[in-house]
This record gives sequence, structure tokens and C-alpha cells, in this order.
Amino acid sequence: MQMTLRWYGTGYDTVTLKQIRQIPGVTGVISTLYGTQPGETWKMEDILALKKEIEDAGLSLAGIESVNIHDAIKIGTPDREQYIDNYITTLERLGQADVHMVCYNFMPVFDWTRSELARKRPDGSTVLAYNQAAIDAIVPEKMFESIAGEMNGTVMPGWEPERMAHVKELFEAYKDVDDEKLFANLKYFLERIMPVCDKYDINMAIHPDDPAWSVFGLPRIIINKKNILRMMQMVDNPHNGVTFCSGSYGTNLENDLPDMIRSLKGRIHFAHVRNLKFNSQQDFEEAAHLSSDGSFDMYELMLALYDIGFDGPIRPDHGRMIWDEVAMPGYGLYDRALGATYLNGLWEAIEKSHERGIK
Ligand SMILES: [Mn+2]
Repeated sequence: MQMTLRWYGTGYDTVTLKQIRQIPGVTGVISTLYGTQPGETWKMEDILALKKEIEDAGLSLAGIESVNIHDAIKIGTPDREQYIDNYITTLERLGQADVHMVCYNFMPVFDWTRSELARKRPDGSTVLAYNQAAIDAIVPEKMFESIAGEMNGTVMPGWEPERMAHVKELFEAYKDVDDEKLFANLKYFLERIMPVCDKYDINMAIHPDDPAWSVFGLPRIIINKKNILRMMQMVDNPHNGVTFCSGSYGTNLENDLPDMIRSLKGRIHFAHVRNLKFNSQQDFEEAAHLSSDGSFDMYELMLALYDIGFDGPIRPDHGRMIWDEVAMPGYGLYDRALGATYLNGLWEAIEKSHERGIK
């Protein structure tokens, strides 16, 4: 595995590449052209400039998170052809620039949902949190306003004001899209892009829906083992793979995370590792990465990744806001650096135990 950190790019991220390079064991970043809109074709010069900036800082561009999917592709309207063509061109250019992992998601309207971006924990740190009753009390059109004040002046991925201004129309456009239609539209998209992925050896890594159930009545399909295996089988190509995000699949306590990892052997191209603390089934908050701070056994997750021979990029996921840092919620430097170091420690211990025949 390669330990990485997500980085939004100069002008968007409060964290610098120099700071990232100083985290022991972090050798790459996962980035994106943050200023582009879903459906836009990425310019070669922009891709190369991003790559050069990262490499000049002594790091590698380990993959893209994300190349976002235009709503027309998810809804399946006739203009999807043009947007898929644009996506293919972007993939082609990424391949030519020697980038081989692309994370994306197939969630309607909202990329991810939290009811709070700065819930205070007993130690004074703040974290993103989800409370179903709070979500149920919000009309979707007001969702953006309800959290905009907690973004610390940043624009959060999937919550771009340009898209959020049209939430009502988006809901209308998705009204005939149910789970089956969404599966069919995903299959159509994947079949169209697989040839370019084969040509340039690009691993597509779908990010699970977060939380892993329907919110505001919208369909959600990348939520559990049954559905993700269905998705792997419906386009049975190793380049059709997943981002294993423990904090997203883990929102549903019925998901057995180590078992899911083992069942996806060979198809996990990217890993997000994060811990959650459940106060009830309907209320959880993002904890520190350490097992004892949350509800997941992080050793078991890392062991499962080791056992399947995972060799892709991995990153600590959302961190707590600590030590008075002001940054994009979930994406500060300090707690993610602690997370990377902890996950590297677990990995080293697992690796050495195996080498010495201790299980
Ligand atoms: Mn994730």
C-alpha cells in the first residue's frame, strides 16, 4: 500500500504539500482539479501542472479524487452521451499523464450528508456528525444553508454552491430514478468507459454512498456487500473496482467491514480508513482513527487489507479538528497526520508479524 493524504490544491486547501511531505510515511497525495465542474473535460496542461507541482514537492500524484459524474449520466438523459465522451477524454488524458486511479461516486444530488460539521467532543475537538432526526427535520433545499455556516470559509466537495443553487430542479430531474434505474445507468457508463480504462490501465474506484442508506427519498445503491458484488459482476472487469471507505460502509452497523474487504479481493483500488463512534444506530460522529476512540476495530480492517494483498493508495479519512486548527471540516492537517502515522504503525506491525510467522 501507499500512504497518501487528500489534497485539494493550492488556493483551495489550507494544508501545504510541504506539510504533507513532513508526515512520516506519506509519499503521495490524492488530488483533483478542484475548480472544474462535473461534465467538464479536463485540460491536459492543467493535469500536467497539478502533477508537476506535486512532484516538485517530493510527492507523487497517487490518484484522482474525484472526477465527478455529471447528473445527466446518473439520470440517464439523452445528453449523457456527450458527458460520457467528455469523461472518456479526461480519462485518456489522465492515462497519458501516467495517472492510474480515479475515484468517483454515483450518488444522486448530494455527495454525502452530515447534520453537523463541528460537533464538540468532551476533549474539545470538533467532528462531523450525523443524526437521523436532525436530517429528517430539514427540507432538502435548505440542507446547504443549514451547514454552509460551518464550512470555515471553504467549499466542501459535492456541496459546490453552483450545484446547490439548483437543488429543487435536481430533485425533480431524479424523480423517476429508482435503484434499478440507477444500477442500469451505472452499468451503461461503466461499459462505455472500460475500453479507455483497459487501454491506459486506469483503475476506477467507486466511492460508497455516505451514509449507506437512502436520504431524502433519493436512491442509494453502493451501500452493502450484496450491491457492490452485483456492481462488480455486472461489468466484470478488474478496472471496475471500488474505494473501500470504512467510514461510509460503516455507517450501517450491519455491514461487516473486514468480511467486505476480503470479498472484494483484487477489486479494491483505493482505501479510505476512518473510525466512527456510534451513540445510537441513528446517531454517529467521526472519531479519531484509534480503535478505542470509536466503534471499529482498526487492526481488523488493516489486517483484512493486508490479507488480500492490497497494494493501492490508502489515506486516513476525515480527521477531527484539533489544536485550534482552522480548515475544511474533516480535512485539517493535524488529526489526519496522526491517523496516517497510526495506520502506518498498524501496517508495520501486521507485516512484521507475518514475516515472523506470528499471526
Ligand atoms: Mn471516504
